[in-house]
Parts: sequence; structure tokens; C-alpha cells
Amino acid sequence: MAGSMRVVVTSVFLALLIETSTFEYVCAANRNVSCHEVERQALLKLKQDLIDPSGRLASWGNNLNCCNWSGVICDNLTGNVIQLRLRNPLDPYNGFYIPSEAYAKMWFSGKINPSLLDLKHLRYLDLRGSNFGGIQIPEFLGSVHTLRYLNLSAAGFGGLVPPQLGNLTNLHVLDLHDFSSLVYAENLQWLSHLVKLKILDLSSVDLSKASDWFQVTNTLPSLVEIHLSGCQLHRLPLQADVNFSSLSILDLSSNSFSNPLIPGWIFKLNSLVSLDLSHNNFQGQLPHGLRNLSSLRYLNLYWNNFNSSIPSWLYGFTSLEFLNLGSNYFHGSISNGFQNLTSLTTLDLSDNELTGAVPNSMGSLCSLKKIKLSGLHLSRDLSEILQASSSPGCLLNRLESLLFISG
Ligand SMILES: *[C@@H]1O[C@H](CO)[C@@H](O)[C@H](O)[C@H]1NC(C)=O
Ligand SMILES: *[C@@H]1O[C@H](CO)[C@@H](O)[C@H](O)[C@H]1NC(C)=O
Ligand SMILES: *[C@@H]1O[C@H](CO)[C@@H](O)[C@H](O)[C@H]1NC(C)=O
Ligand SMILES: *[C@@H]1O[C@H](CO)[C@@H](O)[C@H](O)[C@H]1NC(C)=O
Ligand SMILES: *[C@@H]1O[C@H](CO)[C@@H](O)[C@H](O)[C@H]1NC(C)=O
Ligand SMILES: *[C@@H]1O[C@H](CO)[C@@H](O)[C@H](O)[C@H]1NC(C)=O
Ligand SMILES: *[C@@H]1O[C@H](CO)[C@@H](O)[C@H](O)[C@H]1NC(C)=O
Ligand SMILES: *[C@@H]1O[C@H](CO)[C@@H](O)[C@H](O)[C@H]1NC(C)=O
Ligand SMILES: CC(=O)N[C@H]1CO[C@H](CO)[C@@H](O)[C@@H]1O
Repeated sequence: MAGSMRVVVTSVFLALLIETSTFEYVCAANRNVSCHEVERQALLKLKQDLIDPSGRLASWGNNLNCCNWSGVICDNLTGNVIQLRLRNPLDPYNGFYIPSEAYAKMWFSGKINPSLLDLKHLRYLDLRGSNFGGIQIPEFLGSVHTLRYLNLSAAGFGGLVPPQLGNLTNLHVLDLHDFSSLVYAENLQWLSHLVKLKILDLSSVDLSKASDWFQVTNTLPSLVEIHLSGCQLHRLPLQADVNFSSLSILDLSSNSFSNPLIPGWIFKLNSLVSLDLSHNNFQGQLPHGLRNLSSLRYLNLYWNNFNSSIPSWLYGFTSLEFLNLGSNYFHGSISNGFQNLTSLTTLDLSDNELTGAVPNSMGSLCSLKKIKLSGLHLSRDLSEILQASSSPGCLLNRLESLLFISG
């Protein structure tokens, strides 16, 4: 989805903050320390069980110092393995998930040997972009209790998320975002133990049976990011006392909420910078409560049934960089107020009932890179504005993508 980019940037930033100390090791480490024999053996067993068609683990075993093997990061004082950075170096995301041939060549398959448990100091495990063929996430991962960062996104697991993961009480980051939708959870009771969790991404995990999802996430005091896109969630509580007051990213897109209205507790999340409610069934007018979220940099309401005019308070959201109101029933005209949204880089108003002319003042949106105004009932073309304007200025210079079909 077009929208996920900035969110990813923030996630990486947070992940770096969390891993600051270990991040430095990546640069300075591994030259002088040598690896522990037990851990070396554990890694060799791990390698044995992984199918590695492109030889990414070729350096594993070619010398005694496993701290020097690719993807292995040791503590520079003790020599203990603290990180396994084994994610696919290629990116599967081409808008949606279609693995390319090159990507598939780089992924690991096979299985994860329980010898992983011999890495008693492992804090960081990243196996993202593997293909474990729909097997369950191994229960024994729940016993690697030193883990702070676990990224199994797009790793090809299936079946029940093992509740044993609830034993990973040191986790700051849990990313099980899969694209196959083969992973599910019966409930999220196990999650309630992960009190240090800052980033939770269970997108595309089938949570249709986990009716406790809200109740549980609301008990996690440290959460900064919640990504529950495409989780087949059915109901959002209307009233709630929200605990996650430091939440900055909330992604509840692509669910099938029965709620016609955005629930009020969302408007109390004052520190939100990113809200994604796209691909849901919200309707009526844009609720006034949204005014409270004026720090938003990212707002995605694409593909809902909002049918009011665009409210003028929205033009006070001067931090907005991404605004998608596309595929709703917004009516009325496109206001001059848009000129106030000077941080906008992406604007999508397409496929609504908007009428009238695109105001000249749009030409002064200097940061705008993408604008989509197709499927509207407009009387004047944006290109006319660009030509008529004496100083077509920044808009013309910077636009990377302009989609405008009058109709
Ligand atoms: C280990 O790494 C840390 C972080 O980079 C650094 O501050 C420390 O000096 C290093 N220790 C040794 C012995 O290299
Ligand atoms: C490795 O050891 C050498 C010599 O003992 C020392 O000069 C160097 O700073 C050490 N490097 C690191 C990264 O600790
Ligand atoms: C997991 O890994 C993917 C790929 O590197 C990355 O895009 C994503 O941000 C990671 N998740 C977290 C929470 O760091
Ligand atoms: C881990 O979690 C499971 C299931 O929640 C539990 O039965 C077990 O006692 C926990 N502790 C350890 C150390 O595995
Ligand atoms: C907020 O979190 C605390 C501690 O995690 C918990 O005891 C409390 O029940 C939570 N409040 C709600 C409304 O869930
Ligand atoms: C907007 O939608 C609501 C609910 O679907 C409906 O009751 C209302 O009449 C609609 N308003 C407009 C202006 O279309
Ligand atoms: C807006 O935020 C204020 C301050 O946090 C809060 O008191 C108020 O209830 C919020 N408004 C809505 C509609 O949630
Ligand atoms: C746009 O900003 C100007 C100056 O900051 C302000 O006076 C005006 O009311 C704003 N317009 C809207 C529609 O919010
Ligand atoms: C994978 C890896 O880091 N290999 C390094 C091991 O150490 C030798 C010599 O210091 C380097 O040349 C390799 O690149």
C-alpha cells in the first residue's frame, strides 16, 4: 500500500533507538573477540537445518571464529552471539506481496534447529523474508528469553502463533507480519506478558477469533506502534479508557469492523502521528473528535464511506505529509484551505463526489510530490492552473506523479 513508507521509516528509527547499544557493536565488533565453542556448534546445527540455495551461510564454518561469520554479531567483550541478522537482503514488497525469482533464490527454507537455545545471550533475531513452508513458528522460540527483537515478517510460517512467545518478556519489538494469512491466534492472552513491547506488528495474522485483542493490547503500557492491518478484526470497542497514551502509530486498516463510526477513544491518542483506517466501513461525516489529532503526519481514510464535505478544521493539520481521502463519498468543493497544508507530500482525493475547480492556491504546495484527483467532477484541470499561474513555482517542479482525469 502506498501509505506504509513513512511508517516503515519510523519503525526503523525506533528499532535503532531500541538497539542503540548493539547497533554500535555492528561497526566495532567481532574483530578481536572469538566465539564460544558451544555457540559455534549451535550455529553449525542451525545451518544444517536451513536450506540455503544462494549460499548466504557460506562463511559459516570456514573458520573457528563464528563472530566473523556473516549475519552473526557477537558482544565485543564477551564474544557471546547477541544478534542473528538473517533476513533476506532483497525486498519482497512490490506494492503487494509477489515474491520475485531473485527474492525466492535468497530465502531460507527448511527449519530452525532448537540449537538456537544454546545462544544464551541472543537479543536480536531477524529471519524476515524466509520460506518455512507454512510450518508453525517453533514453540521453543518462547524460551529464548533474552530476545528483545524478533522479526519473523514474511517468513512463511503458518498455523497457531505459539502462546509460548508470551515468555519473551524482554521483547521490545515483535513483528509477525505475514503476507500469506496462514498464521492465526485463538486469543492474545500470551501477549499480555510482553510488558516492554514498544512495537507490535501482527498484520495479516488472522485474529478473527481473538476477541480479546483490544483488551490485551490496552494493558501494554510501552506500546508506541500497533500494526493490525488485515487481521479480520470485527469489532472496535466504542468506549474505552485507553492506556497506550504514548502510541504514535495506529494501523487498523483492511479489517471488517462493523462499527459505522470511528470510536471516541481514538481521539484521545494525542501523540498519534500516523493513523491508518483505510479499507474499512466507516461512514457519515468525518467526526469532530479527529480535530484532537492535529499532530498527525499521516492520515489514511481511503476506501470508507464518509459522505460529508471536507471539514475546515482539517486545514489546521499543518504537519500532515500524507493525506488520503480517496474512494469515499466526500462532496462539496476543494477548498483554498488546502494551501495551509504546506507539509503535504502526497494527496489523494480521487473517486469522491467533489465538484468545482481546483483552487489556484494548490500551486503553492511546495512539498507535494504525488497528487491524485481522478474520478471527481471537477470543472478545471490542475494543469490549467499550472499554466495560468504566473509563478507555477514549486508544484510544477517537484511533482513526481500526477493523476488527474476529469470526469
Ligand atoms: C565494545 O563496543 C562498545 C560499543 O561500540 C564500545 O563502546 C566499547 O569500547 C567496545 N569495547 C571494546 C573492548 O572494544
Ligand atoms: C583489537 O585489538 C587491537 C590490538 O590488541 C586493538 O588495537 C584494537 O583497538 C582492537 N579493536 C577493537 C575493535 O577492539
Ligand atoms: C522487520 O523487518 C522488515 C524488513 O527488514 C522491516 O521492514 C520491518 O520494519 C521490521 N519490523 C520491525 C518492527 O522492525
Ligand atoms: C512458557 O509458556 C507456556 C505457555 O504459555 C507455559 O506453559 C510455560 O510454562 C512457559 N514457561 C517456559 C519457561 O516455557
Ligand atoms: C492499564 O494498564 C494497567 C497496567 O498494565 C492495567 O492494570 C489496567 O487494567 C489497564 N487499564 C485498562 C483500561 O485496560
Ligand atoms: C451519509 O451517510 C449516512 C449514513 O449512511 C446517511 O444517513 C446520511 O444521510 C448521508 N448523508 C449525506 C449528506 O449523504
Ligand atoms: C480531545 O483531547 C482532550 C485532551 O486530551 C480530551 O479531554 C477530549 O476529551 C478529547 N476530545 C475527544 C472528542 O476525544
Ligand atoms: C490557513 O492559515 C491561515 C494563516 O495561518 C489562517 O488564517 C486560516 O484561517 C487558515 N485557513 C483554514 C481554512 O484553516
Ligand atoms: C563474514 C566476515 O566478516 N568475514 C571476515 C572475517 O575476517 C576476515 C579477516 O579479518 C575478513 O576478511 C572477512 O571479511
